[in-house]
Amino acid sequence: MGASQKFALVASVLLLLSGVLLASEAEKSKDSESCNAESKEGCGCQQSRDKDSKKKDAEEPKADDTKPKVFYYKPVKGDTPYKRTNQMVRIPGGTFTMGTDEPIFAADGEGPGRQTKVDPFYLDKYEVSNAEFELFVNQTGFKTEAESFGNSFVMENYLSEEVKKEITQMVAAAPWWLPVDGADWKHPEGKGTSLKGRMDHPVIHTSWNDAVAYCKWVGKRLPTEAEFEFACRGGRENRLFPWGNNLNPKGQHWMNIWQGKFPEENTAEDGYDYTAPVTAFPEQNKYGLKNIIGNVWEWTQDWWTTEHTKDFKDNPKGPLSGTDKVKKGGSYQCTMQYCYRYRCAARSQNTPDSSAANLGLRCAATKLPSYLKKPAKDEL
Ligand SMILES: *[C@@H]1O[C@H](CO)[C@@H](O)[C@H](O)[C@H]1NC(C)=O
Ligand SMILES: [Ca+2]
Ligand SMILES: [Ca+2]
Repeated sequence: MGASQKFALVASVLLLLSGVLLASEAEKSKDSESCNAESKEGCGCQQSRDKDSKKKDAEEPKADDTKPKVFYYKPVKGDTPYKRTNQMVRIPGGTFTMGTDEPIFAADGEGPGRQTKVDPFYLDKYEVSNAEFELFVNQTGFKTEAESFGNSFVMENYLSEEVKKEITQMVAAAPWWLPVDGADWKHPEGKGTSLKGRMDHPVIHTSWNDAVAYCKWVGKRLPTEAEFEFACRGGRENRLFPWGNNLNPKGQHWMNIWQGKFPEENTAEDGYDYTAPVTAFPEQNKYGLKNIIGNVWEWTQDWWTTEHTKDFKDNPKGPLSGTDKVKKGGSYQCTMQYCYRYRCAARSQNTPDSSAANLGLRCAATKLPSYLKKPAKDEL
């Protein structure tokens, strides 16, 4: 192709891209008008990455080549390089009030409160750690979507000057989020970064599709939104947090969020200015769950909708189809002033192929996988 044709192509791609960004900005301002709040903790990756810019081109391997054959988890006996954090807790099930009649972000579909029944199930006690995910990749050769696309979203504050210099594209609606070339689960802040010292931190940059593959591999599945919220609430009705309404129970921090003025200053009073180990902080409710709110957002099975009725729901699984998946729990980037979404009723969404530095997962199961029936002594 000639130089002028090339130029025309590049120009039209840029035009298209700015259209998408503008559209998403319009979307955001609509959002903040209707809920009278700061725009949500988007990572600017709301639109499907298929429409995304550069990397996705003809030279890229076809999706089918990169899809893993899902082999099943081989429990590792004896000494393992890292502690296993894959235990599950039993969630007894029952009927609870899902959502709330006092939404903070009405536009997110936090309301209305509706009576919802959930059958007993099992849920990972911890977010999936880098060590767990590495074992998955070691055993299956799995390649995440961020690795296929060649980039993922990271908040500007966590990037080196060197990496920042290379970035030209910015997300209009959330300028502190940058698409970083080479950012993936193994290189959380892009080229030259590693997991050193954070094998027990939650895996990040995993898309919904990656999360589904991981959970399948360990003989589990993602929780439904109703299951996640039931588990989050820990048997307590209409509370903000898993333990009650007090942000800092007993004057302590029970979760990893953001303290200080977002995004300029993170005082990290909770001990962490970025992700925390999946084992950090007290158990957040009587089910023994850790970091079910805070630390990283977690994918659920359900497609996203904001339309809910007050009708009784029996083990709801969300809409049959959609464009976005529901994520729950908020992250280390949430503050009361910005993204007050570390509440059990709060919710947000991303396309199933999105990934970012504040988004991870934990798995659920209807039946306990057999390898977990006898908890090993050396497990955390
Ligand atoms: C994965 O494989 C690498 C290379 O063999 C090894 O160093 C690492 O410890 C393995 N990770 C896990 C979690 O077993
Ligand atoms: Ca923190
Ligand atoms: Ca979490």
